[in-house]
Amino acid sequence: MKLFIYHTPELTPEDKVPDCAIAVDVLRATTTIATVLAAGAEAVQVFSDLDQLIQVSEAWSADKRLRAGERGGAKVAGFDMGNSPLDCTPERVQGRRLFISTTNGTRALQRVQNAAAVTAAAFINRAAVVKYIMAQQPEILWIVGSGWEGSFSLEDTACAGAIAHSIWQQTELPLAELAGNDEVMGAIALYAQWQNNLLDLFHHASHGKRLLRLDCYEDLKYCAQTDIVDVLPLQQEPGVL
Ligand code: 3SL
Repeated sequence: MKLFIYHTPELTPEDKVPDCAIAVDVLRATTTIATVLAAGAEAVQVFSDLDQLIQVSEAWSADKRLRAGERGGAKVAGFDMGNSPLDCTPERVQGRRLFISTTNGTRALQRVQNAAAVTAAAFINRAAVVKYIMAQQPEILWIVGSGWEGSFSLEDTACAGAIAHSIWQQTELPLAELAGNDEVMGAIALYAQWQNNLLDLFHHASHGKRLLRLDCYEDLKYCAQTDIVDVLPLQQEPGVL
């Protein structure tokens, strides 16, 4: 296995498609996706365009769908919810399909949707994703952070490091053999430094600060937990997990 980490979707090579890609948007899209599936949602369908989301989701009756829209951290007017994982209670989501569009997370998922296998990871479902990778043993694996509008984000790279660290421990390969690019070692070092203080790390992160300004401290606390849901959001068809 060769593992490559890309800090943003824009940094992925355009002429290559990996055997497996993991999209990461810890704050908060992939945390929300893992949470809603763990809470019993039927599936999650991602969109970059809000109008297209509305149009496609019309085919589902109102009691079988939930529309989630986020821009700049805030809920989009007229949608059922924004992008808070704390809104994904079993009472609310069970048996429904979540149609979701967010600023960066859905873009990362769409960027890798042609990979042979695609999944979504956050700290909360790290172990489930690593278990899948260890079973599949892809030759080429990408972990792609969502970043913020094309820029690096601390929390996504720390989560990529958490996944890489766990794979490294379990493969027992020398890191130099496993790592396909320098970002792998950088991400593991970032995770190793902050693994016991992820909530503190989020307070240093620009998107963490943005969410704190929007009164989302409880979201940050939730997203900072590791391995609390045993769920693998696996793409079934492009854009649907
Ligand atoms: O950028 C995204 O995709 C979102 O996860 C941002 S937010 O956490 O909902 O503000």
